[in-house]
Amino acid sequence: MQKGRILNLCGGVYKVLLEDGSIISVKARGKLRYEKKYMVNEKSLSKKEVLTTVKNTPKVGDVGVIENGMIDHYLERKNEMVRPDIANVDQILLVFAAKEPDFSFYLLDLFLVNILKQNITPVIVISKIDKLNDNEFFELKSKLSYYENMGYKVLYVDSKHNKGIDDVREVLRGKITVLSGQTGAGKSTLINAVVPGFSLKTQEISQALGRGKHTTRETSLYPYLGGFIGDTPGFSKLDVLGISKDELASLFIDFNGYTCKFRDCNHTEGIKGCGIHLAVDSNKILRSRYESYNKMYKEILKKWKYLYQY
Ligand SMILES: Nc1nc2c(ncn2[C@@H]2O[C@H](COP(=O)(O)OP(=O)(O)O)[C@@H](O)[C@H]2O)c(=O)[nH]1
Ligand SMILES: [Mg+2]
Ligand SMILES: [Zn+2]
Repeated sequence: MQKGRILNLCGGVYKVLLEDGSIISVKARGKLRYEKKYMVNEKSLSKKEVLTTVKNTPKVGDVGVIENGMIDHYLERKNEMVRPDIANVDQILLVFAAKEPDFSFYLLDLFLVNILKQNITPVIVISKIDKLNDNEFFELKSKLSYYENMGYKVLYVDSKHNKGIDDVREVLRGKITVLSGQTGAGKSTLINAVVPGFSLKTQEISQALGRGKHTTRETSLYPYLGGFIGDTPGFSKLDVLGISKDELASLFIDFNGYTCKFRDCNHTEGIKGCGIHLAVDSNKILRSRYESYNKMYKEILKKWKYLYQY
């Protein structure tokens, strides 16, 4: 029996990095698994539970157990990213430009919520710091120190002049990492500064015939400093659809330190005496975090109203 990390899947053939450092190409035994899924009837919008069979196939990021020259099964997953389709991602390098495009705290919060929802640790990387003057840099840093206090790593880089790149290398050590962030944020430039020659594939999304049709591209993990880097960036566009209004507050982890005396409070603006609102007013919770929360809450309500017409 051998064990190894799946680096790539192409036409049913897996490339697996074994513990002795060698890479082998193998297929997986086809096993079927039963799963309960919800189907939504598009006309009546009613939901029903159905039992479906899904192929229980290993994917990139899995630790495959090889028996008789085939992957027999894989070890339990810590998490599963959908785009890119990778299991066991330890962290997402969330790349945000300090400028060009302008820094948006709302977008940062939106990315964070989506990453936490997937049970992955974010590392915030601020790129293009060479585009800020001293005052602007100081201001951004002091605001982002709030996020460091929340427990997130925040790194500052200028990929053009190789500043802060070693810190990024250290963060990658021993971890499975995927990059994420808006188009133009500086992901490709950053990863090329870290690993010269690394090519980051773009995910092509075509809005053919009004339907979200996307051509998913093959994803690979590259071994680096005892860890792995995904060669396809994660979500660059996102929204709040996968998140319910009731779980939103739990994804704002800085809110968790404060109690609200109201039962079933949604902590949105205009609720007098709400514990979260009070923490904002006494400058314990960053106001822009609260604004992000309110904006996302409204977005979620809007989306669900549209979907279910209530
Ligand atoms: N001045 C400066 N420009 C950068 C930096 N990082 C990226 N850029 C530029 O920003 C633009 C977008 O970068 P790119 O890496 O393609 O972004 P991606 O879409 O996230 O992969 C390119 O013109 C880069 O040359 C940086 O640290 N400093
Ligand atoms: Mg790019
Ligand atoms: Zn409240």
